[in-house]
Amino acid sequence: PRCILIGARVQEGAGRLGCDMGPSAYRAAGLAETLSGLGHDIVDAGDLAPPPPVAAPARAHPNGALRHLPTFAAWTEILAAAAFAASGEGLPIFLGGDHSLSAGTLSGLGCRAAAEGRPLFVLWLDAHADFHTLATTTSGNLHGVPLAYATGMPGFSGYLPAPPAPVDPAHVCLMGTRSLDPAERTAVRAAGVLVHDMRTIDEAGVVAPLRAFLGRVAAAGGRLHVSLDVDFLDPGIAPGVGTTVPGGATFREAHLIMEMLHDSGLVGSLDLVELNPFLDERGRTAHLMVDLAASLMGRRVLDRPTQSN
Ligand code: DIR
Ligand code: MN
Ligand code: MN
Ligand code: MN
Repeated sequence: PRCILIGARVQEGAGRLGCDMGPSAYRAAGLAETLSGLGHDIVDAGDLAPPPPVAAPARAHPNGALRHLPTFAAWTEILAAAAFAASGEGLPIFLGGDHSLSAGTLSGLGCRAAAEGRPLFVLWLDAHADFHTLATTTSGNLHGVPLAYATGMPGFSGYLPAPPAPVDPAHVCLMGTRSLDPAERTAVRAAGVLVHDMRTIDEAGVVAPLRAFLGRVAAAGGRLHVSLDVDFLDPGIAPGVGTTVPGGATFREAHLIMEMLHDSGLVGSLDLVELNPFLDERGRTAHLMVDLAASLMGRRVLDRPTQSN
């Protein structure tokens, strides 16, 4: 399929600056050339125009910890429109930018899936659940809320437009989770989100849980969105992120997941988020993310035989 690269220089959702340089780093690491080398038709749509700076919130939120709420709301609208449009023309790859951008991509992709009459499924590869509401986040960093927003959890209305076609929480699969705040722990369970935390991966590996989820997506005729947070990966191989958590996915686990996703033929869109080039070691993390995207788009690192099923 045609791949559409869309840069989103969003950094207000993270606790530290630098994610705005992510799209440039992916380009410098050769993302477009790597994917075209696999035989794909690649269109680099450039970077989305950022919202104009907002001086003061239109409406104060009782949670005083929240940072950059109006900017987050503005980016969410911009990204939802871009995701809806691009997903009708090909396979969009959103180059972050911090993870708050996924509030917008998932909102737009939910509309696309609804227009196609298909359910949207989401694979969330992240150390974190990003399942805070505006009321429960204590850091106030809005990269901690996109999944709750996109699944229609309460507490966003009046501050953000409601997602027109929210993602069913039962269609969301978290993998690699190893840092949950208390409020998120309760909320993911109550919402019925499937959580394959790092202990599950240690015990069962990545293959069985992922194959089961992909089987559900296929059986439902679903559209699959993959949201890949750099901190899903072990800090030893991916230092270029502001929220490293020890015990992350290995190089081999991450590539295997990407290869299985390719083999499934189900992936319709991808977010590459949280890369902070300021914290990276000479492009090492950017290159790893490009290699993972390449595996997802059909490169075979170890040429494993294709499994039927
Ligand atoms: C934490 C960290 N749960 C928060 N979240 C991160 O600030 O809400 N998500 N880093 O990727
Ligand atoms: Mn995240
Ligand atoms: Mn994370
Ligand atoms: Mn979080």
